[in-house]
Amino acid sequence: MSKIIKVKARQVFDSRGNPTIEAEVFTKNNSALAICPSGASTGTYEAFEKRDKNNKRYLGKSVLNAVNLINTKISKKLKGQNVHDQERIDTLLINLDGTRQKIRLGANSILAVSMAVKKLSASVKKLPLFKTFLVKNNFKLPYPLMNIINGGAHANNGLRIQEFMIRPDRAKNFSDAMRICYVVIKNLSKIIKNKGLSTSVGDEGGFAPMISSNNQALDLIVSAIKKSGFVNGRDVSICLDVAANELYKKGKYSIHSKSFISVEKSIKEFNKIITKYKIKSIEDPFAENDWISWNKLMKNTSKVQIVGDDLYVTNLERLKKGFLNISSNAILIKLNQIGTVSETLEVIKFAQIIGFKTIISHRSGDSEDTFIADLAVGTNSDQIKTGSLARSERVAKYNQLLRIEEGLGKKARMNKIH
Ligand code: 2PG
Ligand code: MG
Repeated sequence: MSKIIKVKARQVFDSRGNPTIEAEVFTKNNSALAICPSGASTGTYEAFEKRDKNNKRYLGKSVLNAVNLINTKISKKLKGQNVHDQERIDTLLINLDGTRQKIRLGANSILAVSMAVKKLSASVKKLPLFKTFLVKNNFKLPYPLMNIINGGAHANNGLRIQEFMIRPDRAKNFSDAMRICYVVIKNLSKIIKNKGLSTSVGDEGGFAPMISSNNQALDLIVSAIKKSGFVNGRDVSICLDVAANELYKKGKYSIHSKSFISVEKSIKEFNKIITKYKIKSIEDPFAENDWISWNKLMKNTSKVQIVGDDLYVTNLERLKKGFLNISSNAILIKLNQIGTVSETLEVIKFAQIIGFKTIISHRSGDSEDTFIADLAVGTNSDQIKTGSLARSERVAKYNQLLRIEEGLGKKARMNKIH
């Protein structure tokens, strides 16, 4: 038993420069820090992110009230608790808030504390963080879903689809995965430059050239894969996050161009690009309440990973509904969508039992905190989505995975992709 003596929080900044919460938890001889990330294309059913909403301070975005709640109410509640009893601590936090979407304390205050407790417990036990989650041995490294072209709410280029990613399906190990992605990204940069387009990057580090057609972006990626000496759909696969919540109006979608078309037509267009560009994974192809369309897509595509992000918001009840409805075959996991480490682990466990692929994910507003890298390995999650090889908050997660792989030495294995 190691008792928490206090919890202290402060306002720091995320990768978009917006205020966010850092929590620090203390035992007598140790302490640990964690920073909460923040999304831009958020789902309606996500846990609540508490901001001050005072337009005279930080344009309404400061989190000083949430910080204050940690320093007072939460610190008082956790004082004397055993830092190794994560579930008990998370339950105390959930009950202290007392609302479904964590509206009173804010999921951002609760999560920052929950993650810091987890890190502190690992450090008191002198264990690497990844060894303190679900898996106890035979750790597997995730395949990176590397975001190389940004669109949608993460850039201002007019691209309909939010994220164009590559996955190095034939990588032998994690460092090999990084090498493959590196080469494709550098070649993509050259191709974009040669076309007279900008190689500036979006929120998640992927390029954000001023192009507005999905096919144009996909053609650029196919050329980069080829130029790198890889075969698209075999060595490297293209994966997408449509973030369709943002492209939905009255039963119709503007995924494939600016005009809104029916679900049937959208599915036809999906199938066209799946075949033409050998796309292997599509996240949020439809909106968060449009369960029927998700199921239609599942029936009309084969061998494609269909990933629920805004659909599930890392929420067990919604995942169960999606499983019964046959809405997808994979789930994106974001800690701050649900708000505690314990609830996140519960969702991962259930997803793995029902045979869903689990993909651990960053947020578009992220930080130097590398918690999710350890979480991916510690849950043997199939994939990790954490941006491009640009912007230190993204690269930090990849670097942590390289350290973990090195630490595991000969025991390190990659997860199975197929
Ligand atoms: C997503 C995420 C992360 P955001 O939609 O999957 O890439 O974006 O954090 O803006 O919700
Ligand atoms: Mg998403």
